Amino acid sequence: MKVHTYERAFLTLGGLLLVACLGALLYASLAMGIHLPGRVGQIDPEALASTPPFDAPGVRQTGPGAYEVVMIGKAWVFEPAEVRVPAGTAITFTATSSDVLHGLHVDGTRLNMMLVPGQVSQNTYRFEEPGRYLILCHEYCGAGHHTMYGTVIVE
Ligand SMILES: [Cu+2]
Repeated sequence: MKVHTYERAFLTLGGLLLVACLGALLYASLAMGIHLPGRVGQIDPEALASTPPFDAPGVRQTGPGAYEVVMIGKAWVFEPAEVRVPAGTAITFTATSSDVLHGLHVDGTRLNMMLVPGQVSQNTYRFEEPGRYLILCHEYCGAGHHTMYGTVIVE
């Protein structure tokens, strides 16, 4: 009799936990706008220097209040290593790797992508506060991994 009661309690608890996790997932994606960075295309990592937009890495305005940062991760730098963007605008980071797997994380934000050779990653973020933000490689990419960083200057 007691075993039956415990079984029901654990099943109920398990069911409630599943519903709570699904609710948290839906809230994060629908209400908070948190999404996985999208894989937007494929590219030949050997031909980045001649393939737009990676032939001209940097910041460009794509529309009113919208900017794109084109960035390449390579052992062991980000190119460009420093970008200047305006605060309060939608900044789309379009990035890839020219050699091995790298990561691109902007400290203090939810901007976090994998840079995979041959794939183009994209993620959009709005910096509300001006300041300097550290870009870190968060995927071990070789002997110089710890020296791989960059800066986003939000003005
Ligand atoms: Cu690294």
